[in-house]
Amino acid sequence: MKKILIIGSTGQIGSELSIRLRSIYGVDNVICGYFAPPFPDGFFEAGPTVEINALNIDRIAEVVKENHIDTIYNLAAILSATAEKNPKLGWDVGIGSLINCLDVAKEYNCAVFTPSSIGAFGPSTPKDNTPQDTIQRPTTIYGITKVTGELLSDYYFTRFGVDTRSVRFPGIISNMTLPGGGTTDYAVEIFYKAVQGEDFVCPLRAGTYMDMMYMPDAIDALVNLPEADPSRLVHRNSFNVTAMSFDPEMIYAEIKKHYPNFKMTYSVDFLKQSIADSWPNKLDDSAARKEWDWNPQYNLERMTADMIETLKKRLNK
Ligand code: AKB
Repeated sequence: MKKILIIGSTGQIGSELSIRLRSIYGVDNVICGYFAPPFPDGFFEAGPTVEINALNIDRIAEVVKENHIDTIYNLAAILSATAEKNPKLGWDVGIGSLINCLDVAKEYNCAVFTPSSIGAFGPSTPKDNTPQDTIQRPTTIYGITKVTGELLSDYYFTRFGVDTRSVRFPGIISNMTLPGGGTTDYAVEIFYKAVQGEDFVCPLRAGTYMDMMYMPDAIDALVNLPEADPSRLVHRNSFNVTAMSFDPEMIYAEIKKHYPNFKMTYSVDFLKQSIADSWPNKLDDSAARKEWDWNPQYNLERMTADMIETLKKRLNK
C-alpha cells in the first residue's frame, strides 16, 4: 500500500487529487501538506494534514521519515502569468521545491511526481501536433522552470534511481477550485460567468488555440502514470497529454448552446496573450497513449455539459 505526501494539496489540482487518492489508497495513507490559506472546505476534517513549506528541506525530510512516505506529489508552483510578474519567486518556488523533494526522495527511497506544462515549450517549438521529443526553448520563467524540472527529474532517475514521472499538463478546467495566475484560466472563468448570468470579457484574442483538459482526466493522469509498469516507459519527464484544443470562439459557441443569450467580448491582456502565443496549439500525446494507456474521456462538448450542470448545483443557479 502506498503512503503518499501531497505538497501544495490546497490548490486547484491538489484539492481534487487528494480526494481521489484517498478513495484508492485509504484516507490515512494520503497526507495533505499545506502552507497558507485559503483551505478547501472541510480540509482539516477530511484526513491527515501537515504544515509544510516546500522550500524547507528539513521539514520535508521530517514528514517523510515520520510517516514512512514512499510517494511525493510536488504541486507547489507559481503559474505562468503570476511568475512573469515575479520571475525570482517563480524560479525559487518551482525549482526550490523540486530539488528538495528529489533530494529527500533519494535519501528515503520515494517516487516523485511533479507536473510539467505546455509552458515547457516556446515559439520555436512546432505549434501543431507538437511532438513528444522536440525543441524546448520557452520564453517565460514558468516554462524555464518546467524544462529545468523535467531535466532534473530525469537526471535523478538515471543518476540515482529515483522513480520520477510526470506529464506536461495543458490548461486544466475544474468545477471545484479556481486556478490562479495562469494563462489558461479564462477557460474556467468563462463557465462561472455563463452560469451566473453575467457577460464574459475574454483576455485572449479569437484564434488563440491551446490544449485543455477537464479535471477528471487530469486526475486520471496523476493516478495512472505513477502506477504504470516501468518496463513500458520509454519516457519519464515529461509526457505530452491533452484532451482537447480550442480557441475562445469555440468554447464560447459551445457554452452558447446551453445559454443562447450569453455574451463574450474581448479585452486583450497583453502579458497573457504573449505567453499563449508562445505555446503550442495542440500536442501529440501518442507516447502517453502507447506507454501507459493515456485515454482522456472528456472532449469540449462533454466537458461543457458537465461543467455547467455541476456549477449550477454548486452555485444554486
Ligand atoms: C498556466 O496557464 O500557467 C497553467 C499551465 C498551462 O501550466 N494552467
